[in-house]
Amino acid sequence: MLRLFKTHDIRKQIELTGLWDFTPSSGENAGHTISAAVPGCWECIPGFENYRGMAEYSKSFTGGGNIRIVFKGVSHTAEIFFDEKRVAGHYNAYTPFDAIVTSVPDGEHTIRVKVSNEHNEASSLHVSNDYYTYGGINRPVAVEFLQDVYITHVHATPLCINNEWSLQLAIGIRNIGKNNKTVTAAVSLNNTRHTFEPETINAGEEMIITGEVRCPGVESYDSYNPVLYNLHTCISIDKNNTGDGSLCCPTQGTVPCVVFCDDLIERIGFRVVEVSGREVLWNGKPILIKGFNRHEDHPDYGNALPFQAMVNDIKLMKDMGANAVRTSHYPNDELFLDLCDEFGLMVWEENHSRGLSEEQMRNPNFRSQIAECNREMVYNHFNHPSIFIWGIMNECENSTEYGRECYAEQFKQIRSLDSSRPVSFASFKFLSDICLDLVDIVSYNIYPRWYNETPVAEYLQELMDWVEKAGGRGKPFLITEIGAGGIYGYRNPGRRAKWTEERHADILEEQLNAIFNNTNVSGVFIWQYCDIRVDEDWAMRRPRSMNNKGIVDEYRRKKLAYETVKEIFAKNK
Ligand code: ADA
Repeated sequence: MLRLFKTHDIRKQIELTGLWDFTPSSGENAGHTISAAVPGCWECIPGFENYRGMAEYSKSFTGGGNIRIVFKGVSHTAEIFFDEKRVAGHYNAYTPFDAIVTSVPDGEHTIRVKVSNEHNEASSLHVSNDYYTYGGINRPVAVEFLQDVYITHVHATPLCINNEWSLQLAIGIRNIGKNNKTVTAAVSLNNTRHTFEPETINAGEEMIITGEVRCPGVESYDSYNPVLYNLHTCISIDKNNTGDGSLCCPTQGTVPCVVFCDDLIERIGFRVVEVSGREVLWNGKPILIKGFNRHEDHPDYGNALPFQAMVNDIKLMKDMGANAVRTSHYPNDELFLDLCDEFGLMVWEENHSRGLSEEQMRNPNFRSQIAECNREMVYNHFNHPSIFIWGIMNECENSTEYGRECYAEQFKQIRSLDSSRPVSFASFKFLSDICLDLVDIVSYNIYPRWYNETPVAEYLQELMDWVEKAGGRGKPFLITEIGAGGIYGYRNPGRRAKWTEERHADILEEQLNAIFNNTNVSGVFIWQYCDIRVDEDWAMRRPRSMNNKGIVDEYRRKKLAYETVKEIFAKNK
């Protein structure tokens, strides 16, 4: 399943979920082909639990014409071959990409994907870290059959003026044929239809049609009432006479009309997120964020969580009273974002990077790899109403001139791609951060009572006083991480021993109460939702080779802190 809703009525799309041929390149099974699940991680194949290296996946399908192969995620470096010809390359496990092959003869064709999860100099974001870099085709793959002119994307920004909703639209259309074409785009939503003026699109080019469309009678979207609407965009070409698609746009009902050659359905919600003084406003009302940091991780599935596991995660977070989730530390699977849209869970989505030093940020590939990650994240996830903050570079170097240059460059990029959401980053530099003036929301990861013994309320106040003088004056302030370690089943009624469930619960209690008692804090994301596997080099700092700060363990078994969090979240509205 690619999404929670159908994205095309006209464009033909087939999913390549299933068994693919899998051939590792090194180790005792080198060159030996077995079958493997896609989506899936090779660490979940018996015998490959610790495989780090390269492998090939391949799969055949039948079809012809203009073919678009969509990868929702390959972990972490991919080279794509279509009938043995290289057609695309991609870096970064957590963002989608595609490959287009034109005028393919009808018949059977093979997609071959070379995948690597190696940590090497070429990889600036996937480095040995406090979470595990898995290998494999970790998210769904689909094949789409395109006409010569197709819709690349539709970005919809909700606007509310005098209590009336409208959408600012940007519709991307690309011509992969050999002739110039005249294109007409039409959008429909909630029984309202709008047709744009025809435009000429030259062979080989992409154009963006923009415009504002009124949406009378729609309901607004928020956590309590997450109302979603399908926005259906269709295009016809050359005065409606050359498309090979369906006979009429399905959203126009049974009325015979133009011949549409392509369509794209996006799902949207009507909400505006703003920052005003110290508050984050959702449709004009201040929000209190009660959230979790969540890694895509599970012992049985690696970072390729199946749908039901995602649903369960959301249900457990909501059961504890959460209204938000932070996709630490990378863009998430779109299915998960679709679920957040449906469940009304507000999302801080962040780019991929954790704890990079200046030296690591000076890797020659860093700036281009992270820029591409930002672009793909915003481009692909633009329409999710649940996403309310774009975050970048968790705990990277932000106390040096070079670090500041990187933060400034990325905020500029993200704001140019989407000016409708506030931006932030999770800092950990108390007394030395020089980037707080760059953000809309100041956010800090703090661990008083875990990594230091300062009472939490005191630590928090000192930090907030310093933030006021360090560029963050008057801005909303969020705690993006707070937590402690607790090993499931390790109990000690004395409640003092670190790593016990009791101490874990007690520390969280003090931390959360201090945060909610401070009226200048806009909310918290607890570190973290569940225990996760970490990379080999981290094992000495992490018992069981896991980051054990989850409120549930890796199998989602509740620790004592579960009830503590639930109680405190319930008290604070
Ligand atoms: C950091 C970091 C997390 C995790 C956490 C911890 O703040 O952002 O990824 O490593 O600390 O458990 O110490």
